[in-house]
Amino acid sequence: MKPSHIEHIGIAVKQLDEAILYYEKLLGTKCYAIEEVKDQKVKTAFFKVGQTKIELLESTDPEGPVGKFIEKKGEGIHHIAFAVEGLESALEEVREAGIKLIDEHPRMGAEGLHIAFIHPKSTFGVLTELCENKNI
Ligand code: CMX
Repeated sequence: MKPSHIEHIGIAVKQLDEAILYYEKLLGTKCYAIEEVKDQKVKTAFFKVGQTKIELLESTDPEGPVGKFIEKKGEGIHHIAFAVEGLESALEEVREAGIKLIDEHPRMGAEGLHIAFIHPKSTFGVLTELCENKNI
């Protein structure tokens, strides 16, 4: 597996609206998409920074992954996502290397990407996402 780039960095925030205003100023660009990902219990907002995106994540349920993260650690960087080609075979490589997967198989994430997470206990504390855009 050789990721082509950092697809996005996920940042957990308490209030999407406030965080959007801050990032619009910081990056000098408008938030280009807001999307709720119901099965992940989050509302997301996206910015482009070159080839990489910033994904702001507001929890829609205190028991969801971002709700629990904020409760425990506060706001901040939640995950890093690498773009790969051939997500299924990338996951097979990860599995064979003895690294713990959260998602054994790809599932649909925000922006129609196929995604899978690797457990932070296997990645030196960084929740890691692999994603593939099959529309390019
Ligand atoms: N980064 C680093 N460590 C994290 C973490 C994160 N984002 N989230 C949880 N952890 C750590 C916890 O601190 C805890 O560590 P300790 O045992 O040392 O205290 C450990 O992982 C277990 O955490 P937990 O609070 O008990 O939470 P769960 O086990 O219920 O879930 C995780 C943790 C990572 C498996 C779960 O959050 C998950 O499945 N995440 C993947 C899906 C996701 O994050 N979706 C939101 C984004 C969706 C999107 O981008 O569209």
